Amino acid sequence: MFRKSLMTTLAVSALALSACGGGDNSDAGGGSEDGITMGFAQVGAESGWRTANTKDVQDAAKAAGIDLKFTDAQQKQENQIKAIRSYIQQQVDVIAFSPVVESGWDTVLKEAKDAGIPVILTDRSVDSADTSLYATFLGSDFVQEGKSAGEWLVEDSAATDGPVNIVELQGTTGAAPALDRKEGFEAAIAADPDLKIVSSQTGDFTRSGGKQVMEAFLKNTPDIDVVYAHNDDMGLGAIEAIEAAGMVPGKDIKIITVDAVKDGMTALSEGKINFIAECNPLLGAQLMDLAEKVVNGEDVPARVVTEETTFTSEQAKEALPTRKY
Ligand code: GYE
Repeated sequence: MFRKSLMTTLAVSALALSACGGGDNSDAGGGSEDGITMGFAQVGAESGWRTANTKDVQDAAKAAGIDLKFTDAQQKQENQIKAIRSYIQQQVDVIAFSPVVESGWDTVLKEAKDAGIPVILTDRSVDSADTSLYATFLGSDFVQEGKSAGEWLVEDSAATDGPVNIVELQGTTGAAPALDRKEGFEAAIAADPDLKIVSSQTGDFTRSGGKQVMEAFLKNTPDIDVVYAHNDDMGLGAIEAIEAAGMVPGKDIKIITVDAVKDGMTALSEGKINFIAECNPLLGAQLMDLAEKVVNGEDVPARVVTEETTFTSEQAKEALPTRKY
């Protein structure tokens, strides 16, 4: 009886979700009858990083025997909120999500808390003052990634005299990695007054966005020396724009990015990108481990930071053959 009514609720919410354009709501899990059910509201499929992250979460759920309900929010906060509400209705054991932007989550997080469903923030965080609204936050230190990018530029420009004009391709407006990568980079380049961000605009973490904004920069901004892109995909889009304008990426204009996914690492090994600060998308195993602990009422750390490194062109050549994504 209970099962039947639950199935009806499931079907209705899946319908409601797709009718509202909330993306696919697929069940990729292999969990057992009494195993853990996780609702996962993903940002979208905007980048190579995201694709690798989604695959890793789905694989890790299968390996852990966790039944995964997966939603792609197509980079829209309203879709993520709908998905979370649907998971609350379905009475999943745990909700995990990667918030598309930092603000505006208190209401829906309170709803999950009132329903007794723990929430794990994955990859990106929220700015809620009440940290009891979520169990833990698993993800990278985005400020550090921005700092590493900026520190490389300070060192690389040490021998050059005169101004270094930087254009910045920002990630999604209001997203934690966009805000933090900007902050970290600006803090690092403050060490050299010759380094100046002369134009800065969002490319929404996509290749087409990066290309479009770079085309506009090339028209409107004189003497660009460096592109700082908040992810590989936007940097790859900028490469296309620079080449179309008859210039050589990596030489005429230097390029620094964040992520280190395969396409980015390939461009780095070819000298089209000059430096990448790594951001690790393989969060699946840690996420499933945290989910099991949280559901079993065990203590978990409030913050779990992913380990990452940086790559020069030479290091990318070495790392590429064994790179998993
Ligand atoms: O760097 C970017 C993606 O949130 C860390 O989102 C993630 C970022 C990643 O679109 O490529």
